[in-house]
Amino acid sequence: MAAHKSGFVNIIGHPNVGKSTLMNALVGERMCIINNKPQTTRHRIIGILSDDDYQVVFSDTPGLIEKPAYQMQNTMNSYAHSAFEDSDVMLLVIDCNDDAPFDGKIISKIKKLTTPKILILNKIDLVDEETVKAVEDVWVDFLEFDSIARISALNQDGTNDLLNSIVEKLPEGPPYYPKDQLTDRPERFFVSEIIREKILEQYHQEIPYSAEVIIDSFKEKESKSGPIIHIYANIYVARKTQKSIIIGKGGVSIKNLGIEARKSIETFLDQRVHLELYVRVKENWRNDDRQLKHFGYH
Ligand SMILES: Nc1nc2c(ncn2[C@@H]2O[C@H](COP(=O)(O)OP(=O)(O)OP(=O)(O)O)[C@@H](O)[C@H]2O)c(=O)[nH]1
Ligand SMILES: [Mg+2]
Repeated sequence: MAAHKSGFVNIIGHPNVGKSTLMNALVGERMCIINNKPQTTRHRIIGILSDDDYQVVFSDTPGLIEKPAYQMQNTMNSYAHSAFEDSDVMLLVIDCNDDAPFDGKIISKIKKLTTPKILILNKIDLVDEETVKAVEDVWVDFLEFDSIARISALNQDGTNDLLNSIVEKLPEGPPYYPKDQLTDRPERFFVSEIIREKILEQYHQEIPYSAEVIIDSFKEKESKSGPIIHIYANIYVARKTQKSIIIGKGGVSIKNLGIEARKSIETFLDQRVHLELYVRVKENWRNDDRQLKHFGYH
């Protein structure tokens, strides 16, 4: 019998290239939130894929930002950079449709990596073969990769081959987590992320970037028609004017947000949910270290 393999496989890349879509495709669960606005992911989130003879601990990370504009972006960047410290296999994701260069600091970090690295050319469904080849040529010209994968994370095209190539590169070792564990974060984290995903979908400009969602309470209660989960969530914004935008005229916007978020949370938890949303103002929280810690940015 082949020896058991296990390791940390970290996903890095610019914002919006499809890192979270790829992580969900590889893990086979809708775990990370996805949106067409950049900087959707704010934390390092692990997704565990186990089989009889291997365990892959994937890490999705926030997109690498060249010039952080506020403290929260600094912290997000530090999560992305932490992926360089513990990877057994590194996945560098590129958007073939919108290829942008990295700054020199990141390139030299990638060069210094001693663990196997895979160049992932994503969104091949949007471009022709020649464009993919041209993007690939640019990257392999100045960085060495152990393998290259052309994929569409969205269509799950090429993701099985990619998984085989990842498992091949894993070191031998026992599993890090119980084989039935999917992540290390509690359900309430994913619930807050689902609410944030709906905020990203329904609001624009600076609103999604100024909002943070914290679950205040999460309790299962009995009702006449069976158990129901009662969730109370606070949406924090950075200014008073943003609070009125989230609420909308006559409360219409927040009502819609609540309906859409509840439906998604019910699907995620596979249980009935009662959701209450409250909007609170924490002036300039994205630059406030104490507040950031309180929101889980360490
Ligand atoms: N056409 C196409 N779109 C894709 C593909 N992969 C991801 N997308 C889209 O690209 C957008 C960004 O996807 P995400 O997975 O959120 O990207 P990300 O790299 O995690 O973004 P950040 O968390 O903001 O850094 C979404 O609209 C996805 O649906 C793909 O293979 N093809
Ligand atoms: Mg993401």
